[in-house]
Amino acid sequence: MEDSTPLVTFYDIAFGPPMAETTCAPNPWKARYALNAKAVPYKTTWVPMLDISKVRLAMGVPAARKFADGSDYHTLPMITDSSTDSIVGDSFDIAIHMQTHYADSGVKDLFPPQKLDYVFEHDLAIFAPLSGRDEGVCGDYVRFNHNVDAAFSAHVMLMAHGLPFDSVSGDDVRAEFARRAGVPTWDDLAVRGEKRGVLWVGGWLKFMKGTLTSDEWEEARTWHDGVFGRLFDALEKYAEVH
Ligand SMILES: N[C@@H](CCC(=O)N[C@@H](CS)C(=O)NCC(=O)O)C(=O)O
Repeated sequence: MEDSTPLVTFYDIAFGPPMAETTCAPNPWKARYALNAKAVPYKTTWVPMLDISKVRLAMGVPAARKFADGSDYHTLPMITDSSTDSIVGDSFDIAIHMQTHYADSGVKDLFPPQKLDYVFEHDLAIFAPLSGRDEGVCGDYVRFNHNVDAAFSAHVMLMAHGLPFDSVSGDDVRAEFARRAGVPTWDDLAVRGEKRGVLWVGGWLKFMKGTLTSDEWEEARTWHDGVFGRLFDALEKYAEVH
């Protein structure tokens, strides 16, 4: 993999340096796991959070998500793939793209048939609804991904205070999140202290590891008889940042 010319450019969110260590946005991580599992050479382009709209719009990529008011919410991940001359701007679509165009490479099947019946049954009140998508392709995985996103998104503010923002732009990003949530400041938003199917969960575990203190993360690894810790460790072989 090291000697190949990257066919794919992978756009991920830049947190503070060193980016390869602080990267923790869950949806980009899902896509990175898919790229690495498929052993497809790629190179990361780090995009500052407040530049995502500009970058996507310049490349003519429609928003993959909407804000609650219906306006476009420009997000990452996104890839360009020169071997197929395509741009793909959603983590689930990236996994499908990898499976479709690199079927015989790396892990053979990113979507093996299996029981995926986890359901998150609570209402989710967040500033931007989760992306809806057609369940026609890989429907079990679409539903599973949606329910996993809902469960973790419901608790995101318990971890957001630890987001490893860049020291220069961090305050602007925090202000933007407060604006979206309709609260005066970031401190009103972030809650501190008390207050194969697996890659869809793994993206969120990277977010937890990137945002929680090391003591909190070590504790989270033990939850549910240590299933999060075991799953995270099993995915480390696909966690290289190129
Ligand atoms: N449905 C999209 C959702 C992507 C998404 O929500 N990305 C978040 C990071 S996990 C983002 O780009 N946030 C940028 C922002 O909030 O400004 C996907 O799966 O790719």
